[in-house]
Amino acid sequence: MTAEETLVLVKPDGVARGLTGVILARIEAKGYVVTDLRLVQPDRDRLAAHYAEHEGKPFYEPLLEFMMSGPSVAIRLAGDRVIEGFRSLAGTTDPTTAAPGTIRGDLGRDWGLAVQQNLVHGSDSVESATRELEIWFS
Ligand code: IDP
Ligand code: MG
Repeated sequence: MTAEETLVLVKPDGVARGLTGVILARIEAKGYVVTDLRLVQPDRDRLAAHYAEHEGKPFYEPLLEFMMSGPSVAIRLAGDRVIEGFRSLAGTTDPTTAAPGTIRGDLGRDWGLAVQQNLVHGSDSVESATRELEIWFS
């Protein structure tokens, strides 16, 4: 059986703050395997596909603007239960209350903006991972 895969993004805030290496170190220390990695400046179409589930929500436009504000590092990550495991490493969506010990809890904060800049994205299911890996690595 092939190992499960997920899409991780180091979002523009993580890249701009120089935290890509720190985030990758946490992922590698956990034991997951990076099988592909690229720096991507996404256009609106790619982001609209990636975030289709959030269209119409109040933070949708600010989210797309934020994600277009600079490059992200897209990472293909492999390992048993990596989808669940990376989301656990990342912490919950709101960086203010994300648990200490997580990427968002240790490295993120609220900046008073319409969208939470929370450093990383991780796919939330096998279906999302398949769809999102196609969007970022095709
Ligand atoms: P996730 O990244 O933890 O899976 P999602 O609900 O999929 O969270 O939301 C996608 C992204 O949209 C979040 O990572 C965050 O940047 C932003 N976001 C989600 N919910 C809110 C909100 O209530 N206010 C502001 N930004 C939000
Ligand atoms: Mg999500």
